[in-house]
Amino acid sequence: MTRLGSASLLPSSVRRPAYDRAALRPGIVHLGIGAFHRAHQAVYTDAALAHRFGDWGIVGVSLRSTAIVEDLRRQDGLFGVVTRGAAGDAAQVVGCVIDALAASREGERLLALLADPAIRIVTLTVTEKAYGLDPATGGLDERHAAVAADLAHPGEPVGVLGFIVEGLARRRAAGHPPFTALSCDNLPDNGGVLRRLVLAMAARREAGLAEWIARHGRFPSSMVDRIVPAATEETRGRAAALLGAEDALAVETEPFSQWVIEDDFAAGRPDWEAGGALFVKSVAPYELMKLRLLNGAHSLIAYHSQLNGVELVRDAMRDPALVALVRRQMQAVLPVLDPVPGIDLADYVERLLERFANPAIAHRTAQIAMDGSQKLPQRIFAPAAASLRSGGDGDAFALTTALWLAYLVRTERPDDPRAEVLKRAADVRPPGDLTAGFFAIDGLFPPGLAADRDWRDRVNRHFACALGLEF
Ligand code: CS2
Repeated sequence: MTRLGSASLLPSSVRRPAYDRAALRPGIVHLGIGAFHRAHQAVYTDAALAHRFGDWGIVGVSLRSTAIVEDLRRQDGLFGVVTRGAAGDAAQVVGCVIDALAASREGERLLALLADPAIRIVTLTVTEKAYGLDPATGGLDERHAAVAADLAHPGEPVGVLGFIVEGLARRRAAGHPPFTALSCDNLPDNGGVLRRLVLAMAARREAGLAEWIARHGRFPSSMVDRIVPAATEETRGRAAALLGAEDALAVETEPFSQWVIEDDFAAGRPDWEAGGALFVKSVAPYELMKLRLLNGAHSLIAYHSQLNGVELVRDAMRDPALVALVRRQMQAVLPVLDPVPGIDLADYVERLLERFANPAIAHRTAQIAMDGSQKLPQRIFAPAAASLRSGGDGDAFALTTALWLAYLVRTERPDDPRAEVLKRAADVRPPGDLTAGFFAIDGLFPPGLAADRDWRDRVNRHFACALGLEF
């Protein structure tokens, strides 16, 4: 079987780019060209280009992997997206990625692109831990390896913030306007966070640069949603059968997809609404709904499953006791959400339970369990604190927190940027306050929550129960 590429003759059942790829010029740099981007923003961009053609080709940047860039080049930027749901499998080949580069070995090329006024948007899916956000202060974490490196050597960046700041500095020096930086990561107020961190890093270089970015830069927030499991051999096998070509970059995903974006762009944007994107004035209520209901439930399912040896989310959802716990947590979230325009939250909850149970999606609980220190603050701790403030007991959130901590005790090497400090804390278990070690970690828990004795006792009780310890 040959590799997918421009010359592939695709079966008629496969949707393909409905525009002239050869005429497509770059307008977007995407940082973090992983599975999620390929199944989400790239699909919306393909729809936008088919609807109204323009110079919105994507240059995909991989920050760590070089293999993905080589595969993209070998496949002329093409890759398959297989949607798996009740209606069966549907395949599409996406064409909007027209070039790719690996930041780790083509940094100068990336900077030249970021400085090029043809690039009007820089989108990001780099995961929570890449931002260099200090959870305790909400500002720049100068101990973050990439942040520290980029502060020391701003002209040769290695991290996301460093590339953005240096790219903007070069634009300013050349008299070009800035690009719009559009975060698509699962952080509340992701645009605001990115703006704050970019400004903080720029200010360390030169006050004038920070002022220029503050005045002319745009950092819209966006909420993204689509369940995209990490691709496996099975994924690639299924894609090959559907496409009639080998595709090292194929991804599979659920039919559901959502993108809510603040409409604040410095120099235009693709017609992403053609792919179903919703443009709004404020993304905040959508973001909180998604982070607390979907992602919060995901974390509960992931740690419960990891402790009980359940590999896939869909199998976890066959356990009625766990489903009841998921419902209980979602019920505790509802009172601390603002109304979300156009969305019936009770219905949203039911749809989530269906999505998690999708029998065609093999979403590994280990994938969701990683990086808990970066995920739980917005998914669990923030709604816990809000719930306690409004008179709730916070028990559902105490349970998920305890399951995470128990998972950290049980797992020899958790996949988490703070793994070392977490593992050290896991060994500190004073009788009567078994999780005290974790609560002593700088900036991990919001101070209000850490000071709530009743809530912490709940965490301790669930923790002891999960590990079969005396409380
Ligand atoms: C998941 C998310 O891995 C995780 O932590 O909760 O990746 C989730 O699948 C997406 O946010 C869904 O939109």
